[in-house]
Amino acid sequence: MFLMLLRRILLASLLAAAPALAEVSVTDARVRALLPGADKTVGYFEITNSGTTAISLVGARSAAARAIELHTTIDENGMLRMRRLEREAVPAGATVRFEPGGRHLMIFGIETLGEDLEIELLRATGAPVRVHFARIPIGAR
Ligand SMILES: [Cu+2]
Repeated sequence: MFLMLLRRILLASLLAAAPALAEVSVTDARVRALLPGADKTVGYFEITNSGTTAISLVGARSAAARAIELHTTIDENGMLRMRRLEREAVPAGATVRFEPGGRHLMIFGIETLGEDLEIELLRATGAPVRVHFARIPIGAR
């Protein structure tokens, strides 16, 4: 009994001491091509927190865009509206999806959009997470 407890404590302290390198991973990052004449678009991705503490996304930025906001989509009496999110929590062990009809990145002030767009996802604590968003056709999800 005591040994089991001791082992558990040792394991817990090992986990706590482990470097937090690979705790956040982003997959399926994509940005929608610009409509003719438009300078804003949306970005989607999945973020997985394999660490042991929650992380909090508080924004995003890109050298190729004037501003990027975290948005969500809400249904107000059948009208879909976008609302800005100040932050989005990703609990330990969880995956949060930014996807069509839900959360998304709102990307403003793009001059040209190439094959991909490099975006840094900003966390409340910790280094920015640098992600390559691949351009997808206007009608794609
Ligand atoms: Cu939006």
